[in-house]
Amino acid sequence: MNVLVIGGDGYCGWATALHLAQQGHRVGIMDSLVRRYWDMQLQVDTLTPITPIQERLRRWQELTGRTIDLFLGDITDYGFLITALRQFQPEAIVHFGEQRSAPFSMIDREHAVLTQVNNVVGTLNILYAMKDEFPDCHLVKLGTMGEYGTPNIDIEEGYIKIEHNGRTDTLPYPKQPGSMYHLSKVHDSHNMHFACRIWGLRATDLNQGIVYGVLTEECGMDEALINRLDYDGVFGTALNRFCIQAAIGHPLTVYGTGGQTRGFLDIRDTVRCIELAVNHPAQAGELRVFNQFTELFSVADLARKVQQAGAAMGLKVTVNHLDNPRIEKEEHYFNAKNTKLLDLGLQPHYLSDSLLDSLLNFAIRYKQRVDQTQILPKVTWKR
Ligand code: NAD
Ligand code: USQ
Repeated sequence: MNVLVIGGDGYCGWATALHLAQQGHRVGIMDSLVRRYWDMQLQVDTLTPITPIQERLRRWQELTGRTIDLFLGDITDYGFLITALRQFQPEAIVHFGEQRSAPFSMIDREHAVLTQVNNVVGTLNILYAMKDEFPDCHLVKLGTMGEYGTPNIDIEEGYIKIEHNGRTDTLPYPKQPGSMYHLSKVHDSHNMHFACRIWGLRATDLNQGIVYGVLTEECGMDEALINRLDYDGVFGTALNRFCIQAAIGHPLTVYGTGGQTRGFLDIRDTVRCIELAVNHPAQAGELRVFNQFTELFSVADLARKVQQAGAAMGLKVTVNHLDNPRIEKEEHYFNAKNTKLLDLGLQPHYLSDSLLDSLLNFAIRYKQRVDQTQILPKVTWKR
């Protein structure tokens, strides 16, 4: 299949592009490289020394004999997007190309606007391009588990059956996102639902949990294919950050009590989930929603696990409960369904001691690249 991976220079996108190419799909990467620019603006850098995208693709071709097409540009620029789509003729579009950090979106008004314009307009442009010229193409769009928030009832996969005054209907699950970033994903979901209902497009919204790990089979083939691994207070995410903090002897930064519970998955499962979604397209007119995570953990659980794994390797790991810079529930009910990807054949890599060992060793290998001043959170949700 011709599969275009938008955001293919990023953490999930790079690993996925290589995986899909290795499975025999014809893959194109579209990316504006804006994430590398945001890193420079924030003066942060990934733990791992990622090479420029052209160098990544050159090395991939040398190693595998497979070529990946590259389209450098911004999907909020419709002229660029439609020209590239005409050239590539995608049968599936995997869309990772958004601003994905909650703290980044909460820095100030400018960053909130940037996030929502970038994300909502980019997705809207894709939907219009599909409506006008690629109506059979399948959009596989990365959403987030955070669209649902933390309701006091079970979280279904996208839709909930409601009985009201004696009548029943199946409706989109209520959304209560916790940041301007998470809100942008809710807006995207509504726009996709509209495009499927009104124009008959086909799309899959993957409400992904928090991704951890760095090694996939393909990214591990060569140093030049290494993936990014963010640890800073803006783009770093919970478990990845904790492993890097443990490696450099920094106390683990648990926000508040650490009772916040989220869905998590290994990056090796991210690439496989996308493959499953691509290989089993949604029906015309359908917005299909999958909850893409494999396990639920509280932040405090994860800190404990990293502490134990670190101790087994001779690291002394302490845990700090910081004042929570975010406004979120720290103790809450959280029970989300995640059976649809399992039904399609996903075989999860559950969080294990060996994964924690490998991530900790990875962090130790590159620890001289860590800037300690970027670890504590600097962005707050408070007024
Ligand atoms: P990332 O920042 O590493 O990668 C995103 C890529 O998209 C970057 O290379 C960036 O340059 C590109 N991009 C952004 N805006 C663009 C635009 N307008 N035009 C073209 N390219 C653009 O992020 P990631 O961690 O790989 O996340 C990918 C997607 O998965 C995001 O949509 C994110 O919301 C979602 N997601 C990520 C996680 C996670 O834990 N990392 C969890 C759930 C969902
Ligand atoms: N947290 C800590 N300590 C830290 C970092 C985070 O306690 O050092 C807490 C946060 O307060 C929050 C939870 O851990 O309660 C998750 O925070 P995070 O930064 O790991 O993840 P989040 O902001 O939710 O965003 C990440 C990705 C985003 C994706 C989302 C999936 O950056 O792109 O959409 O995970 S989910 O959380 O399921 O919505």
